Amino acid sequence: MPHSLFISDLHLCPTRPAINALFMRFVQDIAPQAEALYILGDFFEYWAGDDDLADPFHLTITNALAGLAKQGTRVYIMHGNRDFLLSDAFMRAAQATLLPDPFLLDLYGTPTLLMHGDTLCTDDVAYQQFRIMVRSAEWQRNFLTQPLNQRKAQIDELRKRSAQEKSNKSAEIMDVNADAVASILRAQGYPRLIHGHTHRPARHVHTVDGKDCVRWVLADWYATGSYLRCDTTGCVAHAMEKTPKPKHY
Ligand code: LP5
Ligand code: MN
Repeated sequence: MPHSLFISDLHLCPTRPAINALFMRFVQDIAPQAEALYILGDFFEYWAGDDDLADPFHLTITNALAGLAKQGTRVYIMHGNRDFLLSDAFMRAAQATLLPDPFLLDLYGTPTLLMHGDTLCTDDVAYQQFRIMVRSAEWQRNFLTQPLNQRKAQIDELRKRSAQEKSNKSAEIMDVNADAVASILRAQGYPRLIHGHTHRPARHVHTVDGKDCVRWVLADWYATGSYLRCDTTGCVAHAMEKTPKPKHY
């Protein structure tokens, strides 16, 4: 049956080989049967700029996506808060299409709104201020004029600061704000919503102005891989079995 797959928050990086192996298995065994694969942000642990495409790990991942596209699965990517610097050169190499956030899609007859999810966390004021700064074209132009190694050093600093600040933020502050969810569902005509970012996989139902809207929150790829599969009958969340460790005799 024609279907589409949705994933997010893989946080791919060379230091997490088990997750990388799961992703390669997903690309080889699961994704080719889908008409389309939607990657809703934070595909990479971080992205310092498209001039890092030649890195061997990045080449493996972009080639895997391009291979999928060659087999007929359309690949769509939305920026996350960690990889919003993914740009044209990456999209060309991966044969992927960049989607704006939010993006409204007719998914087998059901209007479906796709988001990364960070913009819904409006109680996290420090993060929202930071986001406004780094999403400005001028800030990005300046940042990208620095050499790659300097950019990576700054990202390392930022990651430390973010981890430290997160340890002082409550779980509620880092979750979506119910009013922000209701407001975008209202503005977009009460669609189904699919997003990631919060790492709290669930199926919620929001009743907005008397209309029921389903909100799917995608799982991260920390313990194992997972994906949402949608077709004309609806959506189902799947967790992948972990790649067995090789046995040594
Ligand atoms: O990603 P996650 O879920 O762990 O945390 C996010 C928010 N944190 C971030 C930062 C990223 O995790 C780090 C990697 C980003 C790489 C981007 C590359 C280009 C930018 C480079 C800039 C130098 O997004 C976290 C949220 C959390 O989600 C939940 O929603 O709380 O937000 C923060 O922790 C941000 C702080 O609250 C505010 C930070 C202010 C930093 C000010 C500038 C520092 C510049 C440092 C460079 C020397
Ligand atoms: Mn995120």
